Amino acid sequence: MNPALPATRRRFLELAMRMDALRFGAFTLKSGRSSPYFFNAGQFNTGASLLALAECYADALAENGVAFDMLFGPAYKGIPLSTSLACELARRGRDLDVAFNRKEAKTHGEGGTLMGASVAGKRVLIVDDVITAGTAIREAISHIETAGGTVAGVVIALDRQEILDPAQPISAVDSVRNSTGVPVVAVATLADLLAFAADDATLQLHHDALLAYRSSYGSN
Ligand code: OMP
Repeated sequence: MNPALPATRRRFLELAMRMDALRFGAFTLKSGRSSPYFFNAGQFNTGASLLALAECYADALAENGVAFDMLFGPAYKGIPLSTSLACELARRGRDLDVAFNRKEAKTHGEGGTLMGASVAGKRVLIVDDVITAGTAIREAISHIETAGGTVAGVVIALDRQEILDPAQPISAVDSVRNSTGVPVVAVATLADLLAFAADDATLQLHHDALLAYRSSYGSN
């Protein structure tokens, strides 16, 4: 067992493997890149696995000391993730507001793009699944700022540690950090997945493909 892999990261990767949320093969990403692995947070599809995932997010946040007043889950996958994190934080003694966006604005009833608690005047933590190029997170930031909130941080399960542009070898996560000035906390990264795969007999098969992908698109 790789002693360098911290407990929360290992726990998350074991959970993701158990729920089949990490798959290996050939996948086309939103960015158009062909990746030898894919993280599908939709596989956390039971109460127990969502709770275990929320514990990983809560531990990663506690380890990183981010200050925030409420949670925001970008549609769609961020909605169950932020909701289960809100439940876990309440269980730990912090009962916080939570809000989400709709992909399509509602024109009847209460209307609008956001639902849940108001973000106006609040320090908002975005809870999402994965960052590749950072497009989804930038959209979430814009929803919150348009509604009068301040983004206080971002927490994701997996940082794929990819560069946007070979001419600027900076990861998408670092680019979000630099352009917004807010902390981005990842439960685990591609580097953690590589350390985990090096130890695991069933994953060693994919280790070389992960390394090759990192040498093409990785930030380190
Ligand atoms: P960016 O917007 O490029 O940061 O990509 C994040 C989004 O890509 C996620 O919200 C997913 O819709 C999708 N995605 C995954 O879910 N898992 C992956 O491993 C990779 C991607 C992706 O397409 O890059």
